[in-house]
Amino acid sequence: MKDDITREERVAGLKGMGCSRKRVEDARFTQGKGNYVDDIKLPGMLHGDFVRSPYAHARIKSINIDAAMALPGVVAVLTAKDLEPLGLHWMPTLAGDKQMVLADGKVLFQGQEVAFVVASDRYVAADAVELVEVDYEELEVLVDPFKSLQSDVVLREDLVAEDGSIPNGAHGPRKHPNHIFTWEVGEEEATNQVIDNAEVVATEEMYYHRTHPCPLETCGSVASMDKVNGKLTLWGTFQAPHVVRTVASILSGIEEHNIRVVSPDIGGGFGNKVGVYPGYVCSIVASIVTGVPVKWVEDRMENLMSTAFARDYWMKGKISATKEGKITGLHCHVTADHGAFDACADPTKFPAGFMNICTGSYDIPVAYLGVDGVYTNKAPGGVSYRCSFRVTEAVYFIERMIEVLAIELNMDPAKLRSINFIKKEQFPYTAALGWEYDSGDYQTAWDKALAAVDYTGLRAEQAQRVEDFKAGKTRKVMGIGLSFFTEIVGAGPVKNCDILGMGMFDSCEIRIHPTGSAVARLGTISQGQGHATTFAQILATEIGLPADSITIEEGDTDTAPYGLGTYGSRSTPVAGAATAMAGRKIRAKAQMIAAYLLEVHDDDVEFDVDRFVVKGAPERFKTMKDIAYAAYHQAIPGLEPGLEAVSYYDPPNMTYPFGAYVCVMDIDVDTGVPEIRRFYALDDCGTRINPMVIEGQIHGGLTEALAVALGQEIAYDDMGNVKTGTLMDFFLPTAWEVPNYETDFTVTPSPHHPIGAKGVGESPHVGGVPCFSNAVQDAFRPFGNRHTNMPHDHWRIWQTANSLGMHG
Ligand code: MCN
Ligand code: CUM
Repeated sequence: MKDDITREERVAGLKGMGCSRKRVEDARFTQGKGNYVDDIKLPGMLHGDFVRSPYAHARIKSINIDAAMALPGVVAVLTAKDLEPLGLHWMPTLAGDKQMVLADGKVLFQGQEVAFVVASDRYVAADAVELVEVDYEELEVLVDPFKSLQSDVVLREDLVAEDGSIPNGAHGPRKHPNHIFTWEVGEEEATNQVIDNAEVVATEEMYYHRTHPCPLETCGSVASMDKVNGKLTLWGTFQAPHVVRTVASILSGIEEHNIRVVSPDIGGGFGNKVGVYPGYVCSIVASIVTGVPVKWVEDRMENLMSTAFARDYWMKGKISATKEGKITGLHCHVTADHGAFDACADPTKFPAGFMNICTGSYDIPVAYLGVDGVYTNKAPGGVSYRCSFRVTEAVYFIERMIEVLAIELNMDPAKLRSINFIKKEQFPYTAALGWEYDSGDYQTAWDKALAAVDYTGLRAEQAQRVEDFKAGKTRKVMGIGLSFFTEIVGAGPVKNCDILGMGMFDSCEIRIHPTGSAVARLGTISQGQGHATTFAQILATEIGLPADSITIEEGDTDTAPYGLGTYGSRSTPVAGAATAMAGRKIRAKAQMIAAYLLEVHDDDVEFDVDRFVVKGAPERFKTMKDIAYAAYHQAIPGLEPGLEAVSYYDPPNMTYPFGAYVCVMDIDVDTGVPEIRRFYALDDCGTRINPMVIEGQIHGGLTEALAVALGQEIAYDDMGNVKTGTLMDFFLPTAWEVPNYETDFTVTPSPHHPIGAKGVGESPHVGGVPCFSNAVQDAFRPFGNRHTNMPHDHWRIWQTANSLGMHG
């Protein structure tokens, strides 16, 4: 047989790895044909809505539901008392704490769920919510974690013993009734010794404010209990559907095979949809009670006020160095505000996530990290928002510490980074706080970035601008924001990463059809990342069938193999690896089939793009399409019919993508308005599966970084009122604020990943926030600025200029 197309054409036809294949899911999204939770409409379906607390801390004296129940269309009003006999008035959190599903005796944050109204119609439910009368007795409110640790006011009365003693929490001893845990990593004494005797020391305190990912689609669920068949089906905004199924089975007593959890299309997750919310539980209970489907979909204000927040870290650092700028030690202490319940979505053994990557990209000989978790009267959550489990906080911390150390040393911060980078030949590198970085080439990336923006030229321009400002020739100052970040993504390893005891592996199952097309199902779930596009590309390259002939399915626990879901940029590092490994199993069987068909020994055929060829005789081959057909319809001695494979992958390590970002900003000191003149982002995520999807991820992550650094905040007043509960007050950037990003890359493959790929989804956010913040800070550095806290909104920037005496 002879081919009429070239090898290059055959490669291109697969649209495999490295191809900027257009996103296949966009055909439905751009035509309004997506299928989101709120699109699910079942016959007889009822609608739920919450009565929420207007107070941040109050005792509930009584709840009167009579008026609400009298409203036509109202079917039920559930309170904690109704859930208590089922043991569902409280639920376990992902962090080993427990959380009220509906207020049990008191409320602990504004917006807390107090009662669940179920009605025939969404609007009737909302009307009935207004008719539920709750009698509150206000209690003293604690919104400041430092005050909370000193206060006599006990927030969580359920966590204090009758004799007044304080039982241990999920992460060990607690020092105060409002204290959650202390987590320590590294050597404190040795670190202090180095810092106390150092030539140069920089100390700084910084607050990484509370924020919220605010996905376009809010959270919701539809529960449908089929009492005849004993089956519960649950559709919802779940980033980890299998985990939801297991937890739902344990809590409800319904056998796991009788529960089907489906994550349909998800309109952005960003970590907001990892946690378990009272709405999910209430919709299930209501459906079990009423025997008809019940939908719960929250509105925007509910989403901003009550679902998983991000950050809220008060960080205190000390960094030491020699006069020449070689860093010798790092000390970090964090006071972590977790709100009313500890519902952080971290792997169990890491109560502060991977904050212990706070030594960053630098070779720091000795370090210490201590974190104290604290209860306050704020919404629970934590570790959401493109964060890689607190890596955003870690990178912000170290990249600010580097900048203040540079001030202390009177040194250029780009040079200070170069002096301290972990060197290429040091990988795999074990950091002082325990992580083993798989691979990296930081200096090459840094040099490329600095050259691309003409860093020396920018610094000269900035010096001139300072002169001009001082001479009264301009009212605009110029900042050059730098950041170099190392990410840690792909949790995994089951040996040290689990959620509620569920090990963090992932999976892929492939079924090849006789005509050479295929379906592959994964344990992950896309929320906009384009998995249907990119995972098919991994398979196209691995098994030699066109990506266009491969359907990717995720999110239905009745069909997908068990997996731990999508967050922590783990899909590529873990499920992507499983996909490649399953593909290789297919290929191994295909090789035997090809050898049989070609009448040669197995070892005498080799894989080439889309076929197996006889070694040394490329004109003798069988395409994967031929092989697929034969796998089913030809009797092959010693082989079962069919062509399927499954892989459950437990990664040996995480992957460590990295990047070098530069932001150039002009700031009008009289209005406080920043103008981003340039943003350059170099990312290294190892082997690149789809460059266009990667670029999309980077644009999105950078825009969210801009938001957080320059204005987005969930702010509370002293009474615990949420001041930013609407999109009028909560900053969402639009095309108006967003610059043209310049993206670039280097490729340093992961040595342990089957295709060398690292994750990328959260990188731009992790590296972007310090870059935007450093740009603002750098603009004021020549005028005496050392550190100001985010968010750098116009008002705060104006205040910085004012405090530096730049207004007169
Ligand atoms: N990719 C690639 N080559 C690589 C690495 C990744 O082509 N070397 C592609 C992947 O195939 C995938 C995408 O980039 O299509 C992101 O992959 P990965 O980095 O593995 O991240 P996940 O798929 O696990 O996505 C999770 C990550 C997280 S944790 C947050 S938060 C976030 C993010 O993705 N939420 C998002 N990006 C988001 N993008 C959208 N549109 N919506 C969200 O909710
Ligand atoms: Cu931390 S946000 Mo993402 O892991 O879904």
